[in-house]
Amino acid sequence: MRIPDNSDENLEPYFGCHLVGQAGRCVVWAELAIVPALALFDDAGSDSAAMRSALSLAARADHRTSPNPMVGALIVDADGAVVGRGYHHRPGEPHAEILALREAGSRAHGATLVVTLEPCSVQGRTPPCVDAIVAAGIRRVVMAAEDPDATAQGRGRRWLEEAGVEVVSPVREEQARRLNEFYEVHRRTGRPFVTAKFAASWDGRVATRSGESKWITGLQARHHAHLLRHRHDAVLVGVNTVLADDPELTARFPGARQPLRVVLDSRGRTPIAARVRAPAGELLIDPGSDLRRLLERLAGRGVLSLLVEGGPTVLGSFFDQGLVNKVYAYIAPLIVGGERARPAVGGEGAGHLESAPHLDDVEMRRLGKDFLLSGYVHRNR
Ligand code: AOF
Ligand code: ZN
Repeated sequence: MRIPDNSDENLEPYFGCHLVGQAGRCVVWAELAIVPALALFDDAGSDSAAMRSALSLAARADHRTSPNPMVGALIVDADGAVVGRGYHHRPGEPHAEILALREAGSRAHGATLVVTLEPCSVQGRTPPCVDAIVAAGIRRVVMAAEDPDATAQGRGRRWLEEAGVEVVSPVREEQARRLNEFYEVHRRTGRPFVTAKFAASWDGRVATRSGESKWITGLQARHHAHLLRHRHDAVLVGVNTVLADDPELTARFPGARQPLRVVLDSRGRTPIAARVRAPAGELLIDPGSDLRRLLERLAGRGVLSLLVEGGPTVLGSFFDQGLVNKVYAYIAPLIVGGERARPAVGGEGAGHLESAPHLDDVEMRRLGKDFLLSGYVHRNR
C-alpha cells in the first residue's frame, strides 16, 4: 500500500490491551501509544511516506526511552525496498540508526537512511551515529528535524554533508516534534513538559461540598489516567490530596513505567502510613514554595515530563505561574453544584478573559459516559 506524497495524517492513538485481568484476559482495551495513523513499517514510496513509517516505529517505545528521545529509522535501498529498521528502546541501548544499519548490513551501501531525528555526532552512552552512517556507505539521509539537545545544534547534519552525504530535512517535522514534545520542552527550556490533569463534573467541581470525590468519573477515564502516569516521568500532588484521597500515584497496568512521585508539603503533613510512601521507587517531598526551581531540579535529574494531578490549590499555582503546557480534563455527566464545592482549578485565576490560559489543538474523546478534553496552553498571550 502506498501513501500519497501529500498525505499528512495526524498522530493517532494506538489501541491495545491496557489492563489484563484474571486468567490473563484483557479487561480494558485502551490507547497505548500515539502513532501516526496506520502503522506501515515498510512503506517507503516517498520520503514523506517512509518518514511516516519511521515515526510509527519510533512511537513503539511509548516513552520508555526517557530521558532520551523516541527515534525511529529505516534504510531504503535504490529500488525503494526497506532493508533495515530500528527504533530506540531504552536509554543506554543502541540508537535507532544503529539497529537499522545492523539489519541492513552491506545493503546499506549507497542506500538512504530515513530517521526521525538528526543523527548524533558526539560520544554519549553510545558512540556517535554519524560515524557509523558514513562508514556504512549511506548516500542520502532524510531527517525529520534537528535535535534540540545542546550537543547537536546541526553538527550531525554538517558532519554528514562534509562527508559527502546528501541530507534532506525537514520532513514531517511537526509530527516528529509532537511525538517528542516532552524531550523538546526539556531540552529547549531546562524544565519538564507540564501536564495538568483533573476529573470534574460538568459544572467543573472536583468534589461535593462535603469533600466527596470518589468517583466522579467512570472506570475507563480512571484507567486512562493510569496511562498518563505511565507516560510521564514524574507525577505530582499536593499534601491535601494525599490527606483526602490517599493516592498511590502508580500506573497500574502490566508493563507500565512507574513515575517518580512528588508531594508538595511544606509542613511535613504527609502521614507515615500514606499509600504514596509504599510503592517501590522514589518519593520526593518538596515544600512547593518555588515551583520554577522545583521544575529545574526535576529537569536536572532527567525528568522530561511532569503530570500534575491536583488538587485545586496546586493546579491553581501551576496555572497562575504559567507553567502548564497541556491539559487533560475528564468531564463526567453530573452536576455537583454548590458554592462550597471546590472547582478543578483554584489559585488566583484570571482577572480578565483575555489573560486566561486559552487552549489550542483541542481534542475530545468519549471514555464510557465521560468525555476527555485535551489541549495545549496557548503561549503568546
Ligand atoms: C537516542 N536514541 O535513536 C538517537 C538519539 O546517551 P546516548 O549515547 O544514548 O545519546 C543520547 C542522545 O543522542 C540524545 O539526547 C540525542 O541527542 C541523540 N540521538 N538518542 O536516545 C536515538 N538517535
Ligand atoms: Zn545516535
